[in-house]
Amino acid sequence: MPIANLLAVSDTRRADIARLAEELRPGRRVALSTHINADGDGCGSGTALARLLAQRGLKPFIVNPTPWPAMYRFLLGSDVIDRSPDGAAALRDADLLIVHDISDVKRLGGLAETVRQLPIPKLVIDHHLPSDEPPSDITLSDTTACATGELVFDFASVLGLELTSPIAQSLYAAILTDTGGFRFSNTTPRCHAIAAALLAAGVDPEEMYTRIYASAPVGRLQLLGEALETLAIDRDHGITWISVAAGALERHEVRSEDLDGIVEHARSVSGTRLALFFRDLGHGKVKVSFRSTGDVDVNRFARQFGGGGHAKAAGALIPGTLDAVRDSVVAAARAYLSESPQPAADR
Ligand SMILES: [Mn+2]
Repeated sequence: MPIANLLAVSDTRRADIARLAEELRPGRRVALSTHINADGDGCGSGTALARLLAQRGLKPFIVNPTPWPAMYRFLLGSDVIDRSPDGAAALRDADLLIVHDISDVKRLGGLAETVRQLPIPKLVIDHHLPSDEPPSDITLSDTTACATGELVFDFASVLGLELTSPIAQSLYAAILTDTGGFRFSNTTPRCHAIAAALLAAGVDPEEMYTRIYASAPVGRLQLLGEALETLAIDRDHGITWISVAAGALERHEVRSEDLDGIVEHARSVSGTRLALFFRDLGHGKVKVSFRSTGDVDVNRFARQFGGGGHAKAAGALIPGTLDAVRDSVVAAARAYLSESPQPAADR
């Protein structure tokens, strides 16, 4: 496709955006919710949407199931209202709900039950694989989008909204982080074209790099050092895994977002087809992140444990002790990879 056409919006997405726009009438109070432990895409698509909806005359506010991450505080600015601390009560003040970067209502954690019962229109903007329990059937959803931020960019362009500097920063943060800094397989020509448009709208890439990847508390590196000590490898199957014990965050005085990206160190080991990251939450549950290289579908694998996500990045919350969960997931991974064909030697 010629580069000049990359920003064109497909007919399917246009139709979905038109359907969403019917509900987005000026004056309406809109709650915006993303998944527990919001990442760069959850935060950036949220703060971009809030500002775009305000431009359209709506009254948006954020209601997330877990606190806004400190590292993305700069995206909120002073104009986006975060009512997450009010929890379900804030949702009940809304005329309309937009759930973004989620395909499964359970990803709303402590807000899920309220959302299921909320008697207001619900819209979804998302790029995950479909789940058994979508939050709504009014969706702008496309798994070929590199990030939810790509769909929000299209939303702005189809509705003729202005890409102000804070909106462009938010969308850049969303796309930068969901593509692993433009390195993962979801990095498309279109994703780079959108990034170019965002730079043209005033985003400073070095400032974004510094804010997102070079503002770590020292505890994050100390925790990483401790986590890397647990690195284990099954070379025969191409499985590499890293674990973090309960209480490690408290000991190093860091937060859960400081664990983002640790699994990439496991994936970076040569010959790895499946990388696993185990985090003992300390209350009888272990959070497991799954990443793959090549043709291994980790969404399908994560579903064995009640989780899901994308083909190359997924997660699950599994009851049990760290040792028991690790043993059973690694055993299941060996069986799963044994039934998948070996990748080409140069992958
Ligand atoms: Mn995403």
